[in-house]
Amino acid sequence: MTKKPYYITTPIYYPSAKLHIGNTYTTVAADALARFKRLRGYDVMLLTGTDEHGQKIQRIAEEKGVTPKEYVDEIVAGIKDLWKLMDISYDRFIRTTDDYHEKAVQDIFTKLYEQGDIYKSSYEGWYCTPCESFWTETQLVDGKCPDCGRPVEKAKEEAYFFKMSKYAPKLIEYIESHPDFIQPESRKNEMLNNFLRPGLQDLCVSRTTFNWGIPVKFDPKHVVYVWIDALTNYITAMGYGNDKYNDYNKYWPCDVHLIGKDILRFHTIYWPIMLMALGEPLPKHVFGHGWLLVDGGKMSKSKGNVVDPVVLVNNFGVDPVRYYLLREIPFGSDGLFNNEIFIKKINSDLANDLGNLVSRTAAMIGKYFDGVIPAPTDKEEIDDELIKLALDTPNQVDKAMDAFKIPEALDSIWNLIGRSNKYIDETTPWILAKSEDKKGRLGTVLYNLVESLRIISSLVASFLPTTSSKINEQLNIELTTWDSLSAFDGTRAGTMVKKGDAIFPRIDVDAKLAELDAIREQQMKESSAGDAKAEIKPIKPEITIDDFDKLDLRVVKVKECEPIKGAKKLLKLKVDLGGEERQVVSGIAQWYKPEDLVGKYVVLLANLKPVKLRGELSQGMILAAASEDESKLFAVTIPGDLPTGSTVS
Ligand code: ME8
Repeated sequence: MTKKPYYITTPIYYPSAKLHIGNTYTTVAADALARFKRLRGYDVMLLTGTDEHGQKIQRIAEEKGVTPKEYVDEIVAGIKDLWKLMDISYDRFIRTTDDYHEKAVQDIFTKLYEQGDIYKSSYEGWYCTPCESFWTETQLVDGKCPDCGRPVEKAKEEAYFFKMSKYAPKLIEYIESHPDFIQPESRKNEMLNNFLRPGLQDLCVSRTTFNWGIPVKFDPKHVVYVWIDALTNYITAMGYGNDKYNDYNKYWPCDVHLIGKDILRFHTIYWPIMLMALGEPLPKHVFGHGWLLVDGGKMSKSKGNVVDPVVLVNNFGVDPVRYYLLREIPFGSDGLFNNEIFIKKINSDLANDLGNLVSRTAAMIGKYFDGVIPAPTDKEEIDDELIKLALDTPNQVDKAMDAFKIPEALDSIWNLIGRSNKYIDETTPWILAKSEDKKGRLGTVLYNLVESLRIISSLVASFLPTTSSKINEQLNIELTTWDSLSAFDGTRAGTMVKKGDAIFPRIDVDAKLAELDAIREQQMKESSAGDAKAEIKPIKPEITIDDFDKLDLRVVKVKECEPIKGAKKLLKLKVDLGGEERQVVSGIAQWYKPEDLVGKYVVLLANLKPVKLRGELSQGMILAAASEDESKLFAVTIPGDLPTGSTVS
C-alpha cells in the first residue's frame, strides 16, 4: 500500500551567526510533528533551509572581507550542526542560493510580470546613504537609520511591485470558507481585521540598491526582494519550476507551514496571493506559534538574556530542552523560558515521573525475576483501568497532534506515566513478592508495567527520541509501530531487561543555576570583547603606491567660514590654495563653529571632482578623523605655517 504524503515546512532561517532558543522552537515543533506522522504511517516530507540573500548579509560579508557566499556557507554549516544537535529529522534542506531555486524564482518573477501581476513603479522611503538602505517610516529608530543610527533622507527608487490588492477579495473569501486555514483562530481574525479588510497595499518585490540577490531576468539591475525569493522555497524545493526534484505533485499543497507569529502575515496573505496568481493550490494549514520570552521580555543581546540552545544541550542533553519547549510553551501563545523552571521540570517530569517508572520497573524485574520479563497470568479490575488508558492514549495523542496541540499530546502521555506510577503504588509489588503464591500476580503486574512503558516509549519517541531509545534498550522493547499500539500484548515475555543508568539523573537546582549564570557571564564578556573589536572598521583592500599617488593632498588656509542656510550639518569654507581661492563645503558643522576654523591650516583633497551640495559648489574635501560612532571629529590640521599649496604625502 502506498503511504499518504504529509508535507511539513519550517521557516527558512536567516543565516545569523548565533541562533537562540526561540529560533530552534519552530523546528523542534516541526520535527515532533514529522516524527509522529511517520509513526502514523505517513510518507513525511519535513523541509527546512536557509534564507540567504539580502543587503544585511552583503554588508556583513563586506565587513568581514569575504564574499557573501563564503560568509553564508560557513553559517549554514553551523545551522546544520545545530539541527543535528537538536535531533531534527529533516528530509530536505533548501538554500535560497541553490541554483535550481534561483532559476525557478527568476521564471516565477517573469511569469508574474508577463501576466501583469507585477509592474514597474517607484519606491519611496527613507534612505540612509552610508548604508545604501531604504527604510519605511516605522522601521526608523528615533527618525534615524535603524542599522547605523545616522540621519536618513527621503528618496525614491525604481522598483517592481506585486498587485496584492487584485487578489484580496478572493483571499478573504478563501479564508472565510476554510476556517482552519489560519491557526490558531485568534490569528486568523487578526489577519482579516487588521490587514485584509482595511485594504492591501501592493508589495515591493525588487531592489536596485544592492546586488546580493537573484537578478530579475528581464531587468538585471534589479534583484528579487525578499519575499518572492523566500516564500517560493516551499514549492521549488519540491521541484516546482526545476528539474532538481520531482515531488511537487506528491507533496503540494503542503499540510502545514509552521512559523512564528511575526511572519504570519507573509504566509497567510502574500504567499497565498502569489500562489493564486500562479494558479497553484494554497497550503492546507498555516500555524503561527507564539513568542518565546525570557525573564524581562524578548531575548536581546544587549540585555544579555539570550538563551543559547548549545549551552542547554551540553549541560542537560537534548531531550530536556525539547521537552520544555514542547510541553511548557502553550503552542500558539507566547511562553516563558526560565532556567529554574526548566531544571525543576527535568527533576519532576523527567527524572521523577518517567525516569523512576523505568528504573523501578527494570529494578523489580531484576530483583524478582532475575531480569527476565514475566508472562501475565491473570487479570484484575485494577489492570483493566491501566490497560484501557494505555490503549486510549495513542488515540488521544493522535487527535491532539492532528489539531497541532503539541503540549496536550504530551499531557496525555504524562497522564499514562502518572497512572502507571500509581499502578505500582496500588499493586505494591514488594508485598506481592513476599508470598510465593502471589508470584503469578506479581508477574502480571510487572508485565503490565513493561507493556505500558512500551506504549509510552513509542509515543514519547516523537518528542524525545533519545529517551525513547534508552527506554527501549533497558526494557528490550522491539514493537513500536502504530499498529502495535492497539493491543496490550506487544511485550515478549521471556526477554531480558538490561538495567542501565538512570535516564534522567536528578539535578541539584541551585548548583546548576549558579553554573549557568557563570556561563552566561563568561559569554557576555566574550561577546562584548568581540563587539569592542568590531567597532574598529576593517582595513580596506590593499592599494599600490600608484593608487595613492592619484590623490592630490594640499595644505590650505581657511580664510572664511560660514554656515549654509537650511543645512544644519554643512559649513561653507573659502580656502587659500597657494594663491588660488577655492570654495569647499564640508559636513563638519556639528563639531566646529565657523570662527573655530578661520586661520587654521587644514588638509584638502584638491583633485576630487567638484560637486554641488545644497546648491553650493564644493571644490575638494577637507580631511577629518572621526570616532566610529561619530561622537568626536577633528579636522586634520597642520600645526605650523607651511606655505599654502604644499603637498601632503
Ligand atoms: O523570519 N520565539 O527567519 P528568522 C519564538 N527568513 N520564535 C522565534 C523567536 C522567539 N523568540 N525568535 C525568532 C525569518 N523566532 C525568515 C523566514 S520563511 C519563507 C522566511 C522564529 O531566522 C521566527 O518566528 O528570522 C521564525 O519562525 C523563525 O524563528 C526563523 O526566523
